[in-house]
Amino acid sequence: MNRNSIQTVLCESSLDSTLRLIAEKVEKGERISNEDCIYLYEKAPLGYLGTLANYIREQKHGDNTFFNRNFHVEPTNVCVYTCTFCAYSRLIKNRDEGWELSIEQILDSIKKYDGQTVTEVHITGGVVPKQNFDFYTELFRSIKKHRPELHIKALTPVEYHYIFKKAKLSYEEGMRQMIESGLDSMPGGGAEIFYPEIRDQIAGGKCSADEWLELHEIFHKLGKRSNATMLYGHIEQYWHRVDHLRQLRELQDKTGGFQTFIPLKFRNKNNQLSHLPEVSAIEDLRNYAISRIYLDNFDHIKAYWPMIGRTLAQLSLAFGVDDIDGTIDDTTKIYTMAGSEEQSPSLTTEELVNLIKEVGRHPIERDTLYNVLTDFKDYDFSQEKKAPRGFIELPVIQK
Ligand code: V47
Ligand code: SF4
Repeated sequence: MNRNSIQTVLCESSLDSTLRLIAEKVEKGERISNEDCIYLYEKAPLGYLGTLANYIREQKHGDNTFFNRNFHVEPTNVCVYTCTFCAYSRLIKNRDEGWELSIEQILDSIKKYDGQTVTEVHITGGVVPKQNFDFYTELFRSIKKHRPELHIKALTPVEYHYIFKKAKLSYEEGMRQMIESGLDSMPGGGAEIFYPEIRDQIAGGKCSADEWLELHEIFHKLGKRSNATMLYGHIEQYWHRVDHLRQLRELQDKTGGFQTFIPLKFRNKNNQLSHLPEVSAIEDLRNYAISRIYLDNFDHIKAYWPMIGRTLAQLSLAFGVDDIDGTIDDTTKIYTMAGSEEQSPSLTTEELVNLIKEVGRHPIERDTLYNVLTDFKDYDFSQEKKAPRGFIELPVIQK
């Protein structure tokens, strides 16, 4: 079915020779080059990109569309750094305007989910000296003691770099001890844009691109999985995005440890870059599609619905995206403070499932590591409490 759709693109007489060659590479399952990727950003029409990205998405996953049942914990919004895009953080000198949770407070917020079928807690926030190595290792141990099966996806290289430096630990030793304390995987944040001149302007002082990549590499070598992000649509140019994607693709070739790539659209409310306009929904869809086409060694592309809103998340499923994160339960403030569409991001599982079905896709609840927990194709929500929980096998996708 979708091989024909690439043929339709190739039959377009107006298609230029470079776009034709790129479409042929995609059809043959060949990797596109960095130059191809820049060309796609500069020249490719939306319909062409959607066809190619959807072809790859359906080769990998058919109509399957993944989500999980998760919630976020943001231990603090006070931060020693001053990223210019950040609407969320408060400087240490203004810490009375922010929050700094204790281990007990965090555990209380986790205990609110006792008895609920959430599978993941996503922990990230600002960087403060008090929330140090001992704080997080104790926190992870306490969470596992209370609820051993809850997957802890926590902190980014920004936090780990700061914490390990203060604790005088090597990255490897620090990571090893975090894992021993209960850390299961690492979210994709803190990547922003790797290119130094852009990174210095938007995220100066925090870990460098090389440090971000090294921490992920070490984590993968210790047998763990992580995600990757790219903050786009601010002062960067297309070639900075390609440079960023290139570095992710290269590391993935080395370790295979990334699960998901999550493009994050810059939102411009209440931050130092508020004078910059936000990019359009068309640019968002083009960016999802190009990421899907270029990152041939990433299994999943995720649209983070609290940031772009439900409708665009639905549309993205035709532009290479196969994952729309989770139920969230209104537990993150990072985007709401920066002006995202969703001011109280929370969806019931049934709402999330219906969003996916409305655009003709097949909803699958996964755990953090993409084990399939529930196939919602013909699911009866009145049976929710009786449904067995455990990994299930999906039918093999016909290529
Ligand atoms: O690194 C902060 C971004 C990231 C703004 O791994 C902003 O599953 C846009 O990484 N406009 C943190 N973006 C969040 C993150 C994430 C989110 C969801 C899922 C996963 C995952 C990871 O948020 C930061 C930064 O790039 N961010 N401020 C803003 N104004
Ligand atoms: Fe701090 Fe993260 Fe905000 Fe940067 S993006 S100021 S590191 S909370």
